[in-house]
Amino acid sequence: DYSREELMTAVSGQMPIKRWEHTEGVMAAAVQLANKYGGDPVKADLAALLHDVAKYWPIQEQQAVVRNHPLLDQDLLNHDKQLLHSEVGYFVARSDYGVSDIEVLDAIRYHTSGRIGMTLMDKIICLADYIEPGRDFPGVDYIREQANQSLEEGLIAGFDSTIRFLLDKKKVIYPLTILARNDLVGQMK
Ligand code: DGI
Ligand code: FE
Ligand code: FE
Ligand code: FE
Repeated sequence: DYSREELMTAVSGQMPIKRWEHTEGVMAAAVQLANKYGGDPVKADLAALLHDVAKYWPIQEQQAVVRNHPLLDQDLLNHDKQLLHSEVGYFVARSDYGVSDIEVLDAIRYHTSGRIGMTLMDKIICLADYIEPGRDFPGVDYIREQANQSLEEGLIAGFDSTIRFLLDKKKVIYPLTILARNDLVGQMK
């Protein structure tokens, strides 16, 4: 088993310093959100630590992991390459780092796309990823404000900003992101 210190060393060695600083920011934000909204801060810390572990792996390696494991979502191979790292991160957390907690594993797996029926831990990690202190993109302060109201309002603001960004760039929108966003809107009433 890996200690938290050993995991931090292993993960930080797989990414540039900027991305590691982002990871530390997501860990802090995720623990805060867990404490505010009744999640488990220890699980939030672990999921945040591992969420982007595969982000800087060569794309060919990320594709190979998905291709070689039929239980992973093969449909991701047909979409934006940015969507692969969360699925690969899920696999790596389980196989290489021995994580077995399904809440932690699913939060890593769905931190980019979201999904229908996001769990409390899914919401915490996905939202922490948007609002960690080092993030600076147009609209991030609005997402932070909404995150103070509820996890759902924060995430809707986050997904809306991603969808808007993809529309402006004339990019394909991964359908699960739309479904995740609509599902959260449905939870508002
Ligand atoms: O890994 P991070 O940069 O911390 O953040 P992330 O895992 O949320 O990845 C977001 C990237 O994924 C961002 O550059 C936009 C890109 N992306 C491409 N298509 C989609 C998408 N993100 C979502 N949520 N949905 C898409 O359809
Ligand atoms: Fe990510
Ligand atoms: Fe995200
Ligand atoms: Fe991230």
